Amino acid sequence: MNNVNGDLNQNPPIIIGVMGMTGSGKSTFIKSITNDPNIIIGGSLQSCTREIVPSCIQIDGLTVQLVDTPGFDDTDRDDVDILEDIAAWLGPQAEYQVKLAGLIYLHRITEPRMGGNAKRNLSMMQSLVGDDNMQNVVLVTSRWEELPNKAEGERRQKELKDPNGFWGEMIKHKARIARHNGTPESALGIVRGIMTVAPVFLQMQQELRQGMSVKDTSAGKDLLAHLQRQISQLNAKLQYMENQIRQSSEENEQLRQRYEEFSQQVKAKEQTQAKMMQGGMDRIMSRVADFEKRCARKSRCILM
Ligand SMILES: Nc1nc2c(ncn2[C@@H]2O[C@H](COP(=O)(O)OP(=O)(O)OP(=O)(O)O)[C@@H](O)[C@H]2O)c(=O)[nH]1
Ligand SMILES: [Mg+2]
Repeated sequence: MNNVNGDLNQNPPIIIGVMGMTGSGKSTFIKSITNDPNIIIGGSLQSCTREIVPSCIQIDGLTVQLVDTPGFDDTDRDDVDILEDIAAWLGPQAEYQVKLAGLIYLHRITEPRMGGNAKRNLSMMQSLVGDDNMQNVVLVTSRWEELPNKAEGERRQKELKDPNGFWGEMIKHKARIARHNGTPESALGIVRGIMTVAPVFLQMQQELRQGMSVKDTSAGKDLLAHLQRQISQLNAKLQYMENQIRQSSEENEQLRQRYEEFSQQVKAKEQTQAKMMQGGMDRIMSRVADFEKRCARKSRCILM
């Protein structure tokens, strides 16, 4: 296996992952700093970044690798694919003793509420990182300029930060908070803030180093539990519909169609669950190879 980070003995890069929901502005954030033409910004409702893309830049004489990631709410890839991609990115780094300087988690302050996908993204990030490494995470709110009323944003941020709020537990474990105003200067300031923190092996890196398969890592277990919850909820809906169909005297085509849709969804989730359980080391190795190819194509660093 090639070393994905060049000559680590001389100049190990400062690696910073950028995570968040689809459309939260991860690619825009990275591109505003690196101007990397390989980073594609989305313009539609579809998820845009499908692969983990590293973007290298020199900041204050240090090599920094900003890593773009797909969100766990991708519109056309299942969560297992995404987690395996992340494992293929983090696993080899750990093998080469490469620690991560941190993770930037982007959140649009314009979001009126935390939906199921937002909660899942956050929870996956937490289990990837681990409570002990939360000091290497920066929770970044963005799009403040789009709020008709700034007080509304302040209220949402207060709610997120509350000890019982969605960010409360992470903040308790020393995650930091920052605001991004969309400018390259603001993005660079957030990155510089992470560059000073001692790098760590994220929880998932530690678990993979111990030889765990993806399904046994904390993030893997989190994902499996989530899939199981979704399957149980869908099965409960199916049960309810079956009763309705049985009790109704007339043929209800609409209800039958919905029943069929839910049945298909259960099958798809069960397939995803089975894929995860199979482990698929071959799949991970081919993802590692793909990631290395992408890194090799991008060996040149942009100087700042
Ligand atoms: N106003 C404003 N728009 C932004 C900002 N960041 C991103 N956008 C816009 O939001 C849309 C999505 O941005 P992306 O950077 O592609 O989002 P992403 O998180 O990479 O999305 P995925 O790749 O699908 O996961 C694009 O139209 C961007 O121009 C920001 O800070 N302010
Ligand atoms: Mg993107």
